[in-house]
Amino acid sequence: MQLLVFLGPPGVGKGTAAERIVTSLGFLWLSTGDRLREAQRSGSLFGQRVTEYMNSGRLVPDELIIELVESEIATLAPSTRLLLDGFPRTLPQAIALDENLARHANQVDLVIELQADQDELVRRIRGRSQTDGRTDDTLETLQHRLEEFHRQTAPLTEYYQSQGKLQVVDARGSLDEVFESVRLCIGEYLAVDGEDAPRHHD
Ligand code: B4P
Repeated sequence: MQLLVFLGPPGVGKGTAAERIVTSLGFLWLSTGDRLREAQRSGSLFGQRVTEYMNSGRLVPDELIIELVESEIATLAPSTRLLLDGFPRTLPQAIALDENLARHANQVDLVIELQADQDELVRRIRGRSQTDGRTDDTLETLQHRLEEFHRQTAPLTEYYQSQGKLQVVDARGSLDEVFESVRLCIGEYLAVDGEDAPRHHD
């Protein structure tokens, strides 16, 4: 399995870039945010449980998310190219992912962190709130989500940097520019067509 992770603050454009990467480079796309919204729409107990967290801008508890992702990864063929979008978002999630993959002789191959300044994030979330009807896209909720990001997700930058797997992409450009930067980064750091993927980058 080849495994790529997208990191970045809420609204930076992880899902937007993922959609184009999946279409053009043949990755399977697992977005925890999308899975959680599907669960909400289904009205299941799980969906009801996660709604209070998402609507207040908090992260869903680690144990629920880890179980969700591990059960999906368990169903994948060894040849899968997987793009994880929005997972991991905390250190315990990152450690659980590494341990789970190691049990199957796999690992995270590349982590791409998308970066943009806060004004741009606010602008993009405002835009999305007018089109997507997401209940967590209010300015108040965004404030909580940004606080959660700085407190819980930002430490993952150092975690993956110390593993030599982190690449940063400037996500302030246009959709085409961001897609092109991500595509180039994948081309440079992830092997394709049977080559060995680079395990560590300086
Ligand atoms: P997510 O669904 O992951 O949402 P996000 O981080 O807000 O958005 P993303 O970065 O994907 O932005 P998008 O492409 O839409 O998470 C939602 C919630 O689920 C979390 O707050 C949390 O509660 C929960 N959750 C998810 N994963 C979890 C986990 N692992 N652990 C615990 N809880 C978890 O882009 C935003 C807007 O910008 C769009 O309108 C887009 O069109 C626009 N845009 C994107 N790129 C652009 C560009 N280059 N130029 C101009 N506009 C752009």
